[in-house]
Amino acid sequence: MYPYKPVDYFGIDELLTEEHKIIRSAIRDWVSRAVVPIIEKAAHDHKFPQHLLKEMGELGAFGPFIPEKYGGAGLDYISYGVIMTELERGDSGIRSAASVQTSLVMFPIHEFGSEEQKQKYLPKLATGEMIGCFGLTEPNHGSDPGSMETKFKEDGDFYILNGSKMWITNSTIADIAVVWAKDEEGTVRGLIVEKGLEGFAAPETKGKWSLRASVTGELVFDNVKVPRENLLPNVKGLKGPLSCLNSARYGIAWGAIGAAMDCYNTALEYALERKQFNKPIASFQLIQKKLAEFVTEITKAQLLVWRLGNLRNEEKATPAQISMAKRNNVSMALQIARESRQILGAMGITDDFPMMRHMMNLESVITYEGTHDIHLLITGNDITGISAFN
Ligand code: TGC
Ligand code: FAD
Repeated sequence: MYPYKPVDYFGIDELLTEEHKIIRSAIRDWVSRAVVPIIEKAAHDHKFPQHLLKEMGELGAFGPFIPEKYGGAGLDYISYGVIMTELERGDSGIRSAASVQTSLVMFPIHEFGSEEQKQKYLPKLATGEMIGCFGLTEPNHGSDPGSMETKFKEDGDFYILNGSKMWITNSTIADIAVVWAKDEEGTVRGLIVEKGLEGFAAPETKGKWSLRASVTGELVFDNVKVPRENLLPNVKGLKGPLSCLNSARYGIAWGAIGAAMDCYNTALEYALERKQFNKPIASFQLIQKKLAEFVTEITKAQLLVWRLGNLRNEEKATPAQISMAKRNNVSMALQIARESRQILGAMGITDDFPMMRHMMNLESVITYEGTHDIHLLITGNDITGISAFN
C-alpha cells in the first residue's frame, strides 16, 4: 500500500475554507488509521465493521448539516461533501453507512418530522448511539417507487403496516427504519418504525460480491402496529422520499471521487515503481494516457461537485443537477477503478491493492440511489420537458 496522495490538479483547495480543511484532515486521518487497515478483511469476511459507527458519530460524520440543537454540527454542504469523499476513499460501504444515517434518516426526520420526533431521534442518531435505515425499494418496485405496495391503515392509536422492502442498507443493525408506505388513500407517507415491534423482521441479504463490508437486508412488515405519533407529519407524496434521495445522491457525487483518487494514486505509484523492458511502466505512452485521463476526469468531477455544493448551500441545486453529478462521478470512478486495475497487471486482482474492492463496490453505487440510466432519463426529462417514465 502506498501513502495516500489526493489529487488537487486545479488548486481546488484554495476554494475551501480553513474549516473544510480541518474537517477533511480529521476524517482522512481516521480513515487511514481505522478503516484502511481492516477493510480488506471485512470485505473478505462479508462483515460490516460495526464498531466504526460510534467512532463516526464522535467524528461528526453523521448529520454534519443538521443544526447543533439537534446534535448535528450545523455545517454547510461542502463540509458534508468533503466528509463523503474521505469516507469513500476508505470504502463505499463506510460512506454508505454515513449517507444513510445522514441523508436518508436524519434528513427526513429533520425536514418532515414533528418537534418531538426531532428531539427523540436526532441527537442519538448524530452520536451513532442509534442507527437508522431507509426503506423505499421493494421486491417488485425499484426504479419505480411510486408503484410501491407497502401500505398502512388506521386502527385507533396505531397504524397497521403491511408489506416488504428489499436491498436496505443497515437493515439488520438499525434501531429505527424510516419506511415509505401508502395510506388508505394511496398517498405515500413516511413512518418511523422501531426495532422490536411484533411482526417486524429484518433478515440479511447474503452472497453479495459488492459492498461486502456493508450490511444489506430486507424489512418485512406483517400487521405491525406503529404508534400514530411515528408518522412523519410534514410531507405527503413521493417528493418526501425523493427529497431525501437528493441529499444522498449529492453526497455520493462527492464520495465517488474518494474511491477514484485511491485507485489513481495507487496506479500512479505502482507505475512509477514497476519496471518492464528495463523501464518504469509509467514511461509507456499507453500507461501515461490512462493516468492523464484519470487525473483529468477526477478534476472535472471535483469542479462539478464544488459548484453543486455552492448551489446546494444557496438552496438552488436542482434535483436534475444532482442526478447529473451522481451519474457522472460514479461512472467516472467505476471506469478509473477498472482501468487502474489493469495498470497493476496481475497484482491488481489481489487484496494487496484496493482496486478490485472499489470496482465491485461501485457496481452497487452505480445502481443504488437511482441507476445510471434512470439519472440519464432524469436529465432527458429536464432538458426536453418530456418524461420517459410515464
Ligand atoms: P414523478 O412523477 O417524476 O414525481 C413524483 C413526485 O415527486 C416529485 N419529485 C421530486 N421531488 C424531490 N426531489 C426529486 N428528485 C424529485 N423527483 C420527482 C415530483 O415533483 C412529483 O411531485 P408531486 O408533488 O407533483 O407529486 O415520479 P415518477 O413516478 O415518474 O418516478 C420518477 C422517479 C424520479 C421516481 C425515478 O426517476 C427515480 O428517481 N427512480 C429511482 C429510485 C431510487 O433512486 N431509489 C433509491 C432507493 S434508496 C437507495 O438506493 C439507498 S442506497 C443507500 C446507500 O447505501 O448509500
Ligand atoms: P430495476 O428498477 O428493476 O431496474 C433494472 C434495470 O432496468 C436497470 O438497469 C434500470 O436502469 C432499468 N430500467 C428501469 N426502468 C427503466 C426505464 N424506465 N427506462 C430504462 N431503463 C429502465 N433501496 C432502499 O430503499 N434503501 C436502501 O438503503 C438501499 N440500499 C441498497 C444497497 C445496495 C447494496 C443495493 C444494490 C441497492 C440498494 N437499494 C436501496 C436499492 C436500490 O435503490 C435499487 O436497487 C435501485 O433503485 C434499482 O432498482 P432495482 O434494483 O429494482 O432495478
